Amino acid sequence: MTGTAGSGKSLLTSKIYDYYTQNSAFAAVLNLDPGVENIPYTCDIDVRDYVDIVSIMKKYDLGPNGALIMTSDLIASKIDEIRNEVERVNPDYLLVDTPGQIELFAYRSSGKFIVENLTAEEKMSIFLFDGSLITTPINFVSIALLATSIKLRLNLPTINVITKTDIITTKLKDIIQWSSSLRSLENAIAKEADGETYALTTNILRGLNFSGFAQGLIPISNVTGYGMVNLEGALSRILNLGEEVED
Ligand SMILES: Nc1nc2c(ncn2[C@@H]2O[C@H](COP(=O)(O)OP(=O)(O)O)[C@@H](O)[C@H]2O)c(=O)[nH]1
Ligand SMILES: [Mg+2]
Repeated sequence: MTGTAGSGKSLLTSKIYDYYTQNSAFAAVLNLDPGVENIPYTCDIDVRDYVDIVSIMKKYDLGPNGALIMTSDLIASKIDEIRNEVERVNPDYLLVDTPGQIELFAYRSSGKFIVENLTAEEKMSIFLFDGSLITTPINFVSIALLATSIKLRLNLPTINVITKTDIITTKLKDIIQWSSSLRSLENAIAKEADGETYALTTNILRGLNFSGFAQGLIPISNVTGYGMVNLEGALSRILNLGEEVED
């Protein structure tokens, strides 16, 4: 799971875990967030067993951000042990919940190293657009740019979802409208911005190949379960090459 802090990565992890478990597939969860306090699932493998952020803060006199940076590099150094644990559990699906602060995972070499070395099996990323953040067309494009940047960094096939659709009911209509065609998004941007901002935003859009990208956006709610069926279908098309999970 990738996405901005608070976009719903941990909650979605628990929902996908429940889905696989209910369909008799063997799923397990790896928590890669060393700073998380409460997680909405039971961890099979937990980096907090390997690194202790509070003692790192004390030992090296670091604030939370410095300690998080240090722990992400420390986690990479424990990759053999983590991989052994994954192999011991040996699930059909390993769900990997990444740190709240995605830049720690996506842009430091340790994150890419973990992606590459965790397992040789097929991998993919689910990028979460936080529904409560994409309230304007410019924010929408900004987060699409982040999604693209993270895809570029991790080099994984990616499914893009919009979370929290349960709390953005009216705005969701706008978002669906913006993503329906490049022209409609450009029109929405023109209403909000002009001059340099308009030129920059529309140039980014063209560079992102936005139309192809937007077609695959899946609106979901981790709270009501809305759209989960579509997400599960997209997951199985990529991971099982169209096979449904066994029941
Ligand atoms: N209403 C609503 N809240 C959500 C949804 N997904 C996550 N949340 C809430 O958003 C907050 C952040 O979610 P979390 O899973 O911890 O985000 P993370 O930082 O990306 O792991 C929590 O309070 C969740 O309960 C959703 O689809 N709808
Ligand atoms: Mg989280």
